[in-house]
Amino acid sequence: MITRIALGVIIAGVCLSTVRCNDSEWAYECIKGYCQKVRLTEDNRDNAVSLGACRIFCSKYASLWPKPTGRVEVKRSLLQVNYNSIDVLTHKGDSPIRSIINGAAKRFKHNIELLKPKKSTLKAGGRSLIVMLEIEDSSSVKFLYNQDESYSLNVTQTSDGRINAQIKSRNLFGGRHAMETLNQLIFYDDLRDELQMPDDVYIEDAPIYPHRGILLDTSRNYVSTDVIKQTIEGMAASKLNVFHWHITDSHSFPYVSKSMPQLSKLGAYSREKIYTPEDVAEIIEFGKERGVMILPEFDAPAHVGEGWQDTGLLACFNKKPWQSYCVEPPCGQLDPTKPGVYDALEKIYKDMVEQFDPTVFHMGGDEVNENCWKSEDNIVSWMTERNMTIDDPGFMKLWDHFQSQALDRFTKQRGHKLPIIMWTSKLTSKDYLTKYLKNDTYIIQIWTLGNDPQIKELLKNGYRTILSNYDALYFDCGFAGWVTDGNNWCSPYIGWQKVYENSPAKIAGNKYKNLMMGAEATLWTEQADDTVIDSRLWPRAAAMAERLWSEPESTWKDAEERMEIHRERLVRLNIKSDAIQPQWCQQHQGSCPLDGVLN
Ligand code: NF1
Repeated sequence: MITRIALGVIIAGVCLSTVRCNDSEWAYECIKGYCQKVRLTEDNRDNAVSLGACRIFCSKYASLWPKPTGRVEVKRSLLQVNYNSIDVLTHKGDSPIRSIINGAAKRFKHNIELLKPKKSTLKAGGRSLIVMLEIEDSSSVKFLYNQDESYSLNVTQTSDGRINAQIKSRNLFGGRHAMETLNQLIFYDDLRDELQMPDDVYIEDAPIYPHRGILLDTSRNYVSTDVIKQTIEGMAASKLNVFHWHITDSHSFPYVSKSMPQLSKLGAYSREKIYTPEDVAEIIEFGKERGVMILPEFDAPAHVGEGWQDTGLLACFNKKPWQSYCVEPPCGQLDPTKPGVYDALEKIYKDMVEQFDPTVFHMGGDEVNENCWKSEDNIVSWMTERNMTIDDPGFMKLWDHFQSQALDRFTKQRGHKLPIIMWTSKLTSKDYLTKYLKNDTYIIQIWTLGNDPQIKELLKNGYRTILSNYDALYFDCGFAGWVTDGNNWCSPYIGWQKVYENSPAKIAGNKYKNLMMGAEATLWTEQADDTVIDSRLWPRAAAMAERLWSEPESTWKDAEERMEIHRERLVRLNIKSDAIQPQWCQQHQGSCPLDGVLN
């Protein structure tokens, strides 16, 4: 039996044959583009629309998150999907991307499994779904800046009654995004107890910004590989593509370096709280199947401490009072005057290059404390011997001595030049920027305020930038202090709406939009670990994801009901996302925000 449903008109009376539909008290109606819960009566029972169906036809952009930037045509016609008959095919037989496509396909099917309610077996039957991937370049799985992540998705019904989802993309990344979009179009219809999807769809889509990331700090508190993978899972569902791994800091050294195993032996919080080469490989593979690049940061010369005690390479480690030598305890910086520093760095770079095979690398470079270096007699005499002054310019020269050699050692291990990311700092300020950092090598990650004049300065000088302005993208802000009472330094808590409206294009201005590579939401983990990371990140990171994918003209109000729907998708993936409103609001869309369309 063909169960073709048009909105408000069910062509075959599917509902009449099922007990559940007759049992239902509620259905949904589309009013001014919002799904509204309505009472089922004998009169409207036969053409009742489920919330899932309503969201596809009634909500903006078929409820997709992030909203596509190109054409979205979803015709008002649904078919039941046979969840036992879903295949993902590609014409590329033994291509290098084969195993990753298999992984992505498995995940695609798993996400459909998750739609089934726990207490239901689902009605049997429905159409086979064939996903046909046409990926032009199947030779590489490497993440590159400015690669074409676009895709098109065309869903049709074949003459023999199957559902055909044809995906076209330039590379694996675009193809994977398309599968994500397709996943979002499949839903559970609780009135008919079946999975359904629209059978006439055409979508063209591509992101605005190439760098769409989350930073997770795994040093201040350890984060298990399971929670890291969950984070990557949520990223994939939201089309985020860079997992920035702030893997070490002064607090602990969980990264097991093959060349310098003593660092984690001494510096990990415990023998368990480490990332072995196997853990790292697993996370990288997990990311590949989800279109997420793992970007390692080795932060130096500051933010170094635990683990390095026996190397003789540290300055001011755990020195007191800590306020004099760093911004939070324990203090510690590498001593740039020690040649051994560069040999040690080279070993760590060698390990990271081997493991991550990076196409871009993060060298940190934040919060260098001049007073720390000044407090070590040997550093001051080394500088004096070389006619370096003991003041700002002198210390910047010392820092340049460090950074230049670090870069040389990295490039030597990588075998060729790579773009290097560094945090904003005194070195990236007007006085030193162009003198010490070349704009064809360095990309600057901004963590200052969104209205900081330094941002324009960077762009004016041709530096590519990544936004992590702390007034919108620091997800650790707004909790209790931990070195004081009251609230922590960057309070208040940043709501998803503020995150949503933090626009790189607006901050950069149109002229420099192209130098904005994108943004990263950061979660520094002084006050977060496995137990709360999901709720700190989600759904706020997803709010940023739409900003970066679509750079919408509209405000959060235009996104509110879809944000809630996407939050529900994340929860289905077992991500313990924060709640943002009563469930009543999604059953009465548009009725909660003040001065919304329905208010
Ligand atoms: O930047 C601050 C800061 C603080 C600014 C203004 C007032 C403050 C009062 C107390 C504590 C702080 C403070 O700790 N910090 C820096 C916190 N470190 C943030 C980052 S972002 N480190 N590296 C980055 C990249």
